Amino acid sequence: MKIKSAKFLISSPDLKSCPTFNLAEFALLGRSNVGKSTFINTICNNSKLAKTSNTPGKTRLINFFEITTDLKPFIIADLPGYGYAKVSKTEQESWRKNLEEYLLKRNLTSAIQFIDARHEIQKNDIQMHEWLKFNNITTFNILTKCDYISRSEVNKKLAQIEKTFQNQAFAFSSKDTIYKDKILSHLEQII
Ligand SMILES: Nc1nc2c(ncn2[C@@H]2O[C@H](COP(=O)(O)OP(=O)(O)O)[C@@H](O)[C@H]2O)c(=O)[nH]1
Ligand SMILES: [Mg+2]
Repeated sequence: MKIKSAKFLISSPDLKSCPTFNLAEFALLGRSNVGKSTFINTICNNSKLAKTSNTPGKTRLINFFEITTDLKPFIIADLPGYGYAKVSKTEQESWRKNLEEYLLKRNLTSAIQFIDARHEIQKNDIQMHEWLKFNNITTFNILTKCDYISRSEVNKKLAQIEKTFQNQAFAFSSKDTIYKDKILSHLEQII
């Protein structure tokens, strides 16, 4: 599958403000700064599409993008990152509720949980994963920033994620386009 074009559609604060698109929809999940927005920009070949940042925890909205391909179009929903400690407990709690409602009721094609290759799998990654499994939400994993580690470390990490999460896992790096095709073929299989 080849991506032809991509455009930003809308930002929604919660489930009730999310429009219905009647297209396959993928939700990007992961800790703040893991590289979710960069992933969108890289696969769409447009560095200005999704806002990326070195300051974590900025986006508290669900940002929807429509991706047109040589096959079917689909939607990517860029979700606010979890594990951002610098906001109040009340704010974290209110966002957690919004996020859970969206994930439970949105009829997603799949969630995609992102893991940073530079760090060990974190406690909140495991918690998120367990919550997704418990609620029967289809998920696969993407290991980001693979340019920071060696090829053999990439394979080790992928095997570790597949074992811990019992999910398919794909390597990714914004600096290395070799990883893109496998992920796009996987998306193609499930849309
Ligand atoms: N070297 C490298 N840096 C990356 C990669 N992906 C993201 N980044 C950087 O990590 C930071 C956070 O990325 P962003 O996409 O905003 O993360 P988000 O919070 O998950 O959306 C930015 O400074 C990106 O440039 C990658 O694959 N390789
Ligand atoms: Mg982002």
